[in-house]
Amino acid sequence: MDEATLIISSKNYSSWSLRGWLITRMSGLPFNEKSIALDDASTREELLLRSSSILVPCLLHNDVSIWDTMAIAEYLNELRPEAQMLPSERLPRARCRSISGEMHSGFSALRSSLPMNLRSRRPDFKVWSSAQADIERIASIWRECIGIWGGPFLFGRQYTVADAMYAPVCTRFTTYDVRLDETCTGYKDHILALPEMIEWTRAALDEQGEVSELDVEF
Ligand SMILES: N[C@@H](CCC(=O)N[C@@H](CS)C(=O)NCC(=O)O)C(=O)O
Repeated sequence: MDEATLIISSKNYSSWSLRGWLITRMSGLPFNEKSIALDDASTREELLLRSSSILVPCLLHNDVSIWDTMAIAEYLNELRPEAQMLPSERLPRARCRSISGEMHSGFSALRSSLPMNLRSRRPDFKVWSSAQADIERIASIWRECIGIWGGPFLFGRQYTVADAMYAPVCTRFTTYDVRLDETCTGYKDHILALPEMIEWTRAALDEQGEVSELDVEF
């Protein structure tokens, strides 16, 4: 019998936890969640400020431990090909991996100056120019994908790993009141209305504990 556990941290603050959780849900593999250090704000602060150890998400499946979101996505895609987590055609599949990789390794200005914080609302937030460049690049990726594959997801009617990779950005755009064109607003709203996103957001709103560094005004 399969045993799977996904280790995550805060549902309010941890964008990588959200990506890993959406991807594991997408795969259809039944799993338990294990949240670390949710009841200890100072531990959370310390862990969030460390750069390269004890990172979440981490998937434990039978005797295997898989960390890093893209490794989890590739593992689950191999394990459960029927879930079609990547597009079935080679060209969109390559694009899906490219834009997922771009999110995985890039957009550092956006990540650092607009951290995920589902409980917060910052109307008229002043976006710095480097973060604005990241926002424009993301909007252009979304417009291009939706232009080619027709929406409502990035690769048409199929919900893929790329949508999970960009889902935390959708929440940031709402938190920081980022203005978007109609196409990008429609995509963002579609993602935020997914049952999984509603479930995650409800849990984030109920979560106790604040990380003061992430609650200050930037
Ligand atoms: N490249 C990693 C990044 C993972 C990462 O940075 N995770 C952050 C959470 S957002 C982390 O574990 N920070 C420590 C913590 O939250 O306890 C991945 O793709 O999974």
